Amino acid sequence: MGIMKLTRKTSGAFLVQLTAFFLASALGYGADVKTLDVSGIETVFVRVAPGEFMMGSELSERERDADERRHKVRITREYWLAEVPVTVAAYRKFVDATGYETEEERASGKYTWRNAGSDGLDVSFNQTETHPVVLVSWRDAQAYVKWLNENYAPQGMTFKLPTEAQWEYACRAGGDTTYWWGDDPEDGKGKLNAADSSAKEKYPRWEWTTFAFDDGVAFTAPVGSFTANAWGLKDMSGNVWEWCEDIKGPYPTEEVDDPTGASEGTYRVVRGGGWDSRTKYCRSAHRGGCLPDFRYNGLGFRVALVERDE
Ligand SMILES: [Ca+2]
Ligand SMILES: [Ca+2]
Repeated sequence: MGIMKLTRKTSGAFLVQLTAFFLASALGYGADVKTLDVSGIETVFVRVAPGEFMMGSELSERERDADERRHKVRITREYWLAEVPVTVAAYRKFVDATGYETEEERASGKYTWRNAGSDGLDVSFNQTETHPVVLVSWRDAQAYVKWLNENYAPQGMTFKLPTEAQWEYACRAGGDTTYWWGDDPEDGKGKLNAADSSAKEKYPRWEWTTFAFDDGVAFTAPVGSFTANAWGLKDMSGNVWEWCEDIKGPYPTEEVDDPTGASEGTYRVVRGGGWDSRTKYCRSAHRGGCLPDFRYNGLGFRVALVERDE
């Protein structure tokens, strides 16, 4: 089976290539990872085992929204989720190889993924090669995924954006609390880059409840700068919102296997909250939705790898 050949466990160190070993060790938890070379960039994917979880939020959850109806979801197939969001460097490889222009570039926007900035402050903020790519639409993300599939898909596997259920399951990582680290937003210090006191200094007019601590970063942070969740995934909450595959629709009323979202609708799901997000949006159950051509400086994506349907 193709998957097994590519699977590397930290416990099987004698078989593991040195680079992969260091990456896996850095993850801790004995995480089961696959390291793929994507156009010269080592990209780590974390194995997510099948299982079930309660998707959505309890009625008692602080700052919950009505569209988070709690229901049981079974994930029946394993998948691999990128440890971190797609970086500027990775997106640049795609653009250099294909000449692709993002929707923002075609619209002649002042700020694009190349020089992400804030219109409100009239500053371009520091986006190095290791920062998460932003100002990419759902279609821009899909163009990248298509290129990955044409060039880098392992035998029998396909790159995709995660479904909304795959995203939430992986964010919760076996937990059942408001945030992946617990119920108190203030325990998130060191675990996410969100709207904190650093960001509030830049945006003193923000009226919403920011995280009270200083996470040290006003805008985006290089990917993987903050602690991983229990399954070894980083930046799930905060840093950038992440596009999901699904069209946003109401949740089912009964338990469901491997949901893939609504069959029709206007908005694509975005998850996790970004550097400018307040506590409400960084909750594991929060559901954002954007038009597929929407882009802004706090929205990026990460990639999943699934077994191809025969
Ligand atoms: Ca921050
Ligand atoms: Ca995120």
